[in-house]
Amino acid sequence: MIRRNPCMANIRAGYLFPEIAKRRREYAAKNPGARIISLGVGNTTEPILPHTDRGLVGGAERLGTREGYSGYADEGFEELRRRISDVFYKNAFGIDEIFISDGAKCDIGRLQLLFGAGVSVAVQDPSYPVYVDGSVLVGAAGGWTGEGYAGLLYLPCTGENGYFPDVSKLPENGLFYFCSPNNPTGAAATREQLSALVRAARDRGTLVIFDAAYSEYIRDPSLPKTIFEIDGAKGCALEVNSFSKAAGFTGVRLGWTVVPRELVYQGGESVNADWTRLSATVFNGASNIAQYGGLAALDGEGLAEIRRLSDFYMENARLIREALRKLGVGCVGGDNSPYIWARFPGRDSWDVFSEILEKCQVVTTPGTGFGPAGQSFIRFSAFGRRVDVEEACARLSRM
Ligand code: PGU
Repeated sequence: MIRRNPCMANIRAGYLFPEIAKRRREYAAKNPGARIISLGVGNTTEPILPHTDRGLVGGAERLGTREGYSGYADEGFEELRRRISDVFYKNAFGIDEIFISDGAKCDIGRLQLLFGAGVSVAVQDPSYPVYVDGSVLVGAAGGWTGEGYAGLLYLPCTGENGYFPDVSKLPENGLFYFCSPNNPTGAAATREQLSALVRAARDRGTLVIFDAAYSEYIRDPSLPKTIFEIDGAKGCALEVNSFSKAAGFTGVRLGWTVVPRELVYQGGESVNADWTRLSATVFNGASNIAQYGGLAALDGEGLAEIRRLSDFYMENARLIREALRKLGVGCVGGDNSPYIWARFPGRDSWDVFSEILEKCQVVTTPGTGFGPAGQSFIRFSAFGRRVDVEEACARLSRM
C-alpha cells in the first residue's frame, strides 16, 4: 500500500475542538438529562442580522437570473475587494493585494505552502492550534516531544510579559504567527507593541502572518485593528481576516487575506505573485452567495449590524468576567476580544476542564490545548445565547 505522509504521523491525534466535543459526548452519555452549556469552541450562535441576511438572499436570487448569474470568481468580486480596502485599510491596498477566501482558517492552512518544510516557524505560546498543526503538516515542525513540536519556536505570552512575546527572539528569515486580539488570551496588542513587532521582523527578515479575525471586537480606540496601521508593515507582514466572528459567517464561510505587493522573499521574488499562482491552483474562489452577503455586511447598515452583533457577544464576555471575579478567579481578556483567559494556579488545565464540566455542566477549553504556556489556564468563549451564558455564569458558583 501507499506510504503515509510522515508529517501526518507527526501530528498528534485529535484536533483540539473535536477532542473537546468527544469528552462532552462521553460526559453526556454517562449523565443523560444533563443540560450541558458550551463556552468552549468560539462558534457564533446569533442569527445573521437582517440587512446582511438580505444580501445573502439577494445574492442567491441573482444567481437564478440570466443577468445576475456568475461562475468562478477566482480572487473574489472586485467590488468586495475594493470595499474591504476602503473599510479596513483606508484604501491603502489595490484589489490585486486583497484575496477573498472561504475563511481565515482555510487561508492559514494554505499559506504555509508558500514557505515549505525548510522554514523556521515561531508561534505565540499559547496560540490558535492551526498555526502549529499547519506547520507540522508541511514538515516545518517535527514530532511531538511531550512539551511541544520539535523545531517549532514557542514564544511565551504570559502575565509576566503582558501576554506579548519577546520579539528579539523572532526566527531569522523565518515565519511568525501573531494574532491580535489574541485567541486565546484575549490580549489586544498596543500600537507600541505592534511597532516593536514590525521593527524586529524587519531587522530579522521574519515574515509575520497577522491574524486579525477578532479585530471588530476591539473597543479601545487607541488599539490598532490591523498590522498595516504600523509603518513598515507592508514589507514584512501579510494579514488574514474573516467575516466569521464579525458578521456571524462561521457557517457561511467568507474571509480575506492581504498580501502587499511590497512583500518579497530573500531572493527578491514577489510573495503576492506566488500567492496569486498558488491560490489559482488550490482554490476556486469563495461562494458567490457569501460574497454578496459580505458586500451587504460592509455597507453602512451592515457595519452597524457588525457593531450590534459584536456588542452582544461583548456583553456576554462582561458577564463571564464578572462571574469569575465574584469567584475570585483571576482573568484577562474579554474587554477587546470575545475570549476570557482564566487562571487556576497550580492546577492542570484538563483537570479544571473536567471539574467545570462535572460540577457545572459547562464546556470550556483547556489552556494547554493552545500550547505549553496555557497550563493552568482555561479559555471561556463569549459566543453563546444570552440565556445560556447567564445560566453558565450562575452555575460557575458551584466550583
Ligand atoms: N483565526 C483565529 C485566531 C480563530 O480563532 C479562528 C476560529 C479562525 C481564525 C477561523 O476563522 P474562519 O474565518 O471561520 O475560518 N477559532 C475558533 C473556532 C475553532 C476552529 O477550529 O477554528 C476557536 O474556538 O478558537
